[in-house]
Amino acid sequence: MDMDKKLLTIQDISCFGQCSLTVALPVISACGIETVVLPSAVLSTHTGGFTNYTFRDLTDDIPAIEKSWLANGLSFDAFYTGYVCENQIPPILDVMKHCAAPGALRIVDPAMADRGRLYAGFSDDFPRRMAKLCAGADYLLPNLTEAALLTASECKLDGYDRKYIETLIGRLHELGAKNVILTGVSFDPGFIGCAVSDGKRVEYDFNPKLKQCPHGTGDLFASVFCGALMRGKTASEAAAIAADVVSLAIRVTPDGHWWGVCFEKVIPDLVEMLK
Ligand code: PXL
Repeated sequence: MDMDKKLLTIQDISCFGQCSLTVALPVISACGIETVVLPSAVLSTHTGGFTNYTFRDLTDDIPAIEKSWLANGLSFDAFYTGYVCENQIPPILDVMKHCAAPGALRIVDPAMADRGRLYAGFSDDFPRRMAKLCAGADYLLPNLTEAALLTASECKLDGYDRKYIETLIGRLHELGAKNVILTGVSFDPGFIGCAVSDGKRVEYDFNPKLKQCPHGTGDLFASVFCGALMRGKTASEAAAIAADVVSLAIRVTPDGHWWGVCFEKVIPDLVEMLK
């Protein structure tokens, strides 16, 4: 992948909250990749800890946006999906099918759950729908909760072993995902990281676990992963860079800044890592 490639990211705009598009657009752009956006919804804030948020579902706009892009001969070299709405999987699959440049990559972050629970507003049926998007993923980036929900597996948040992790990964490959990057893996209370699998081999990458746990780290991880992958890094290299950027960003996020990670401060570090 070179610098002339275009990536389309499909996820919500949470106006306040340092997540989804307000992270993906600056981060992937900083990686030197032309980033096209398709907002899945517009919310006043994200749903993780705020009350009284507005929510405008943009599902009905997707077919018209696709039509306009096709009329202009636009196509994309990669797709990166994040938080999407309940009824959006079929129109998103249509966009990916019709607006793909030859060999286009599909990177799917099934952003729908964390810490054992679906995000507010999603029905229990959503993981089954999301699984259809995950089935066509070249790179699937779930956290442990999402991996368990997608594969109807028991969700263990601690006290698990490599066998549990690698069984989950095997089930995600069975679903259809080519490469799996499972985040939030921890075998030792002092360290947290990810498992990267191409279906043949699982590699692990760990960083020291930090005590703060702000919102939006999954979106930052996925965005850096996409940018680094598009810049020609391997999946393992991209995941390691993403984990390092998340770790640095958490360190510079003040205590009490719970709604997001201060990724803005570490963009220069990211750019340096890609040199
Ligand atoms: O960070 C994931 C995310 C994205 N978008 C919205 C969310 C969340 C998590 O809660 O609510 C709207």
